Amino acid sequence: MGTSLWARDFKAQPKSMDNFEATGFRQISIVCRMSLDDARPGYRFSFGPWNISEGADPFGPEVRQAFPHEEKFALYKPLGFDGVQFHDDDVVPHLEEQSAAQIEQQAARVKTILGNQGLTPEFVAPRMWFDSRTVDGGYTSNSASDRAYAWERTKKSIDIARMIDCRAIVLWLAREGTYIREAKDARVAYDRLLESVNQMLDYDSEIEIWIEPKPNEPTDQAYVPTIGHAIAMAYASQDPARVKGLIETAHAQLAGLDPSDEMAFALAHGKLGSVHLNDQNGLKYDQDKNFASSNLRAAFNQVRVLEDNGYGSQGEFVGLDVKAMRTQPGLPVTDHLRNSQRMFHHLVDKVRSYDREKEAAFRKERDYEGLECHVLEHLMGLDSV
Ligand code: XLS
Ligand code: MG
Repeated sequence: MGTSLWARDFKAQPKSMDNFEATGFRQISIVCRMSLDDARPGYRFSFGPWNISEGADPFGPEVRQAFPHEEKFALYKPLGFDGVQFHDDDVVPHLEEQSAAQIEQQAARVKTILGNQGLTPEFVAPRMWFDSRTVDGGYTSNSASDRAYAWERTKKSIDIARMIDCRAIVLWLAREGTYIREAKDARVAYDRLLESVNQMLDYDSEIEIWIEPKPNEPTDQAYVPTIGHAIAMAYASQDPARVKGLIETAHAQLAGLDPSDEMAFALAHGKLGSVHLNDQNGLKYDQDKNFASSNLRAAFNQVRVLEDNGYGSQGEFVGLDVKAMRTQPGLPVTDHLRNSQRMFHHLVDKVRSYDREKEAAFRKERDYEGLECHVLEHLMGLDSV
């Protein structure tokens, strides 16, 4: 993923439509045409610019030509997406090198682009984990100067969010954890995290903070590994109504938990700010696979819990956080976004056509063998046979 990539593309790529046409416009139009057929009213979808990537992984270089960053915004609507997820430096590349005036100018520029494209900024997240000062975390670092940097960066993120008319700040607490458990005092770390959340609430009385829990990667053990931890922090904060969670499917699975139950927990507390739907094939690195691609039944249950609880009716987005396969050719590569959204739509249909009366009968008899079969046959399209 990449701010640095974004920033570099932004500077290096020619902007003319001629070049755009030559490098991939035809492929984009094909993708867009297919997606319009799939688009349906009811849910609003979002993704972040980092979801259109150059395909690098820790074991090799980029495998695709960079797609000019600002041209990514033109892809959203045709693909059926209305919301843009941002890191602070997705809005203002090279953020640390920019003056206050330059930050304002660039944010205004992005705001205009969003307006022209009819897009909504869903959230802004401080991308602190790229900076050398956060090598051992920001808010929870043992170093006072690192913590001071984290706070300065956080304020900048909030300012940038407000400049583009966005009030949601996502905290993915990337390096707020440890590589070896003895490295930090966990009790102190939790106090510091809560203090940072309170400082943010104080700094801007209109923002909401959505904590995105993840149990590991890049650290060995993260301090806010589950939505339960995030919601406990919300209640402990000075303004619980303004602190919520963002649940990513793969992050819940990495914690060994069922994503739909995690979502249900947040929904029960009125604290599901957003979701990052994707998938994960077992306990390994954070894969960000296409939604429903590995765990179809778990995906059905996630869509069900969202649908049953009116998720989206308060303007919440169905966010995706999916990585394109490194092997996928094209420029830009967007099939993973289109296909994940498509699976979401299919699963909405599956949820709506699911026979709840039969389910109630199985539950009444406590015949879970029968219920399981009922679900599986429904997913396979065999229940009408
Ligand atoms: C990383 C996270 C990250 C957040 C946004 O694992 O999913 O991409 O969604 O900072
Ligand atoms: Mg995410």
